[in-house]
Amino acid sequence: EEGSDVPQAAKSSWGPFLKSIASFNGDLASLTAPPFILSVTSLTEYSGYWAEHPEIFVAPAQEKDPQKRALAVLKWFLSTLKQQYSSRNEKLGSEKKPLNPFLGELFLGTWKDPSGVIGDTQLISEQVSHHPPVTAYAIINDKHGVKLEGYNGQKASFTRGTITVKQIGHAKYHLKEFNEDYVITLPSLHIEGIVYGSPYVELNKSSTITSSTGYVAKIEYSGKGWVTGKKNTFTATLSKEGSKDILYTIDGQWTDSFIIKEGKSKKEFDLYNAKASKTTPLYIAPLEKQDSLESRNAWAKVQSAIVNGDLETTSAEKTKIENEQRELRKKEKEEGREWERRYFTRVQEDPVLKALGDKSGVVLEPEKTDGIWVFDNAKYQKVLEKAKSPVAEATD
Ligand code: CLR
Repeated sequence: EEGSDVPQAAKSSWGPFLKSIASFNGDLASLTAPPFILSVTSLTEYSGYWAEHPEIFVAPAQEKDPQKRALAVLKWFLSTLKQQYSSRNEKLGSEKKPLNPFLGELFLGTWKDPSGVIGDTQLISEQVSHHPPVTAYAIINDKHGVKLEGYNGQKASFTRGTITVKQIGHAKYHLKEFNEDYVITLPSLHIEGIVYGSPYVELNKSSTITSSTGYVAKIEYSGKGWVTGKKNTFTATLSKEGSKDILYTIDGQWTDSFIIKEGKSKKEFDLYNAKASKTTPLYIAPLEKQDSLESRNAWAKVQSAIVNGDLETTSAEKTKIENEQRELRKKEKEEGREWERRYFTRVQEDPVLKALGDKSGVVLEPEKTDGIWVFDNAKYQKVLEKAKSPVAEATD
């Protein structure tokens, strides 16, 4: 099987693993995967996939025409799919099991732009719930007034020989200058290649982007489709809410290239080549400058043990983190309080979703995500102030 470079010895543990997933409970974190399929990357890092092309992320802000702006948002969304769902596969040869973040875990970074044309783009990712696992994030480009925020958890099931993963959550893309919001639903997915020991992701069904300006994008995923016979295939359309007229159609593969055509004339309008499009590396502070809650700092020992293939240390260091967490939860319980999220706040109602009503297609399931989460700008400003203050520096 293509891409399967798993050593024979390691693979001997795959059979028993396959048997164990047939009966698992839907919580991906509880899967005990064989060592060769363990990733050193925590799920809090996955939030970064939303903006690895900062120039495409901010492009809608420069578009004066609302229809073209909605198209630019759709194009940006489509450009993120390759990073979100196939980059690990490309880098590591297969999908791997990410580290399960602890409550309060942070992943912070910046896509820097020395040219100043794009401006810096900040990534804030925080684990807002551990059980069930839920990651919230905000991605902010001040120069262009672009902000993405959202949160998500996963619910998995084992069906027809494969793992199907439903994403619970949504994303919201905001343009300050136009005071516009785009609500994005997250596609469900399934994992292929499991029997061969080289799992990879294929997307299912469809997802949508609903704008406060009345534009609606629908993206249909067909996998190794009956249309092209190629994997990672999709068709997307952009139209005005309530109208049957299709303004643009986009066809192609999210891992390869796609063509944007005008609705009526079918004239080619734009083209995107995901393979040729370079990503911008995310700048992350050196370990010694990181907060103790920052992902790579907190998991450093586990990560190096995994890299060294040292199973004993991997499990010992994981246990240390788990025990610390258990102690914290116990103390909170005794004191009748809960862990204070650094950047996010639980709300009863999301104003952006409320404004769009039922149109967005988002079904909130607060009981599955430990609440409805929004980025808390006041908390963020407090963190920024503290970082600036010389007093904080002297006592830190
Ligand atoms: C997390 C949120 C991101 C998009 C995304 C991409 C791939 C998904 C991941 C999410 C969640 C975890 C995931 C992963 C693919 C495989 C992995 C479902 C939704 C599971 C846990 C790996 C299982 C591995 C076994 C086969 C061993 O924005």
